[in-house]
Amino acid sequence: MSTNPKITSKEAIELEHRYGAHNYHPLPVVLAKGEGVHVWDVEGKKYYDFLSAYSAVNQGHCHPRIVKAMTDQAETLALTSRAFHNDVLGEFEKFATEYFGFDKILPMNTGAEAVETAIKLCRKWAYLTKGIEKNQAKIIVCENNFHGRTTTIVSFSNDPDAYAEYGPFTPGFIRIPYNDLNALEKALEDPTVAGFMVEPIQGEAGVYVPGDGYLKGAQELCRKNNVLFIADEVQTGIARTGKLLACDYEDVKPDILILGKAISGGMYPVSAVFANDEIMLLIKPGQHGSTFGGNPVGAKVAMAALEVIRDEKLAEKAMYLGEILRNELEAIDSDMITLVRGRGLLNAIIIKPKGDIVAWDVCLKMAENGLLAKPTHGDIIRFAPPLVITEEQLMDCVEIIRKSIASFE
Ligand code: IF1
Repeated sequence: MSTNPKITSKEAIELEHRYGAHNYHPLPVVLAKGEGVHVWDVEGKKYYDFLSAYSAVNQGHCHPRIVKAMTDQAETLALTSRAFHNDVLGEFEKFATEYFGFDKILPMNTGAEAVETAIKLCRKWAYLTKGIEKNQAKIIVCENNFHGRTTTIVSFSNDPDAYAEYGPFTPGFIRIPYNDLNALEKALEDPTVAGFMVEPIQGEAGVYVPGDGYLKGAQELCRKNNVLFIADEVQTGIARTGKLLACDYEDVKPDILILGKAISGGMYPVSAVFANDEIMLLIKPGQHGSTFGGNPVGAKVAMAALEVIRDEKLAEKAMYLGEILRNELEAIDSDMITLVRGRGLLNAIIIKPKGDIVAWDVCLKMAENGLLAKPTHGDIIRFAPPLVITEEQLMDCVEIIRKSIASFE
C-alpha cells in the first residue's frame, strides 16, 4: 500500500533538509500513516512504532475514539481563548481533577509550558505562603533532568546540547544528583528552597529508574522542610510505566503534578498542571495563561484519551507486557546488550558497540526489519511501544529485535 504516491522518502527528507531548521537528526524514515501500534512510510512499508512519539501515543496511533472526539469538536467550536467561557472546559476540568484526585487543574498545551506553569506556581507559593523574601525562591532539580526546552528550563539543564549558547540563564535553581536522598536533605537546609522538581523515572537520561523508596523519601523530606514536591510525569504519566502515574509505585501524591504528551493520546498538544486549592488559587486572573490552553478541542480530546486509558485497562497492560518484554530482552543471547531496564512499557537497553557498530546502526537494522526505535546518548535505545500492543505483537517485536542484533554477530 502506498500512502502518498506524490512523494518519495528521499524527496521528503530533502525538502525537510532544504527548508527546515536542522534541530533534529531523525532516522531516515518518512511516515505517512499510523494505526494502533503500526506506522507506514510513504513507500507503504509497515513498522511497529517502538517510540510512541516519546510516550505521547500511549493509546495507539489514530485511536478512533480520540479521532472522533477531535473531529466532532473541531467542526463545532475549536477555540474561544479564555476571554470567554466555553461549554467543554468545565466538564474537562471536573473529569480530569476527579481522574487524578486533585482540587484543581490548569490546562496548557506543551510539556514545557506545563513545567513553566509549575515553576511559576511554586514561586507564587514561596512568596505568598511560605514567606520567602522577594526574588529569593529556589527550586531543587536533578542532574541529567529533562523538563523541556524553554530558556528557563534549559537554564537548569546540565546537557550542553540543551543549554549551550542560550544564556543568560534564569537563576533560582539548585541541581543535585538524582536518586540521592542525602543530597536532597542537605540542599533542603537552605530556607529559601520552595520546591523540588523531579522526574519519577528519568526519560531523557535513558530510562533511569531510581531506587525503591526514593520518591517516598523525597516527598517526606519535602514535607518536613515545608517544600513543594513537584512531579514531572510528562513522559512517565498516563499508564506508561504500568500504573496511571509512576508516583503511584510509592503511593506518593505530589503537591504539583505535571502532565503532557499522552494526556491527549498524542492527538493534539494538551498539557496540564494539577494542585490543590491552597496552591492553585494563588494564581489570580491575568497572572498566567495561554491562548490555546483549555480550548474545546483539546479538552474533548483529553477526556477521550483518558477514557481510553481506563476502559482499555492500559496501565494493567503496560505492567503485564513490560514484565514480558524485559524478560525476553534479557534472554537475548548477545554481548551487545549490556543492560535492560525500565518499568511497564517504558524501557531501554544499553548497547555495547561492536567494532564500528553502534546503537544507531542497530536502530537502522531494526527499521529495515520493521521496528522503529531511536537511540539516545549514543548507546541507549528506548523501547516504548503504544500500550495497545497485544502480547502476540510484542513477541513478534522481540523476534525483530533479536534478529536485528544477531545480524551483527
Ligand atoms: C524533544 C527526550 C523524551 C519530558 C519531560 C517535559 C517535557 C518532556 C519529562 C517537555 C519532553 C521530549 C521532547 C522531545 C524529546 C523528548 C524526550 F528524549 F528528550 F527525553 F520524551 F524522551 N518533561 N520530552 O520528557 O515536553 O514541551 O516537548 O511537550 O525533542 O524535545 P514538550
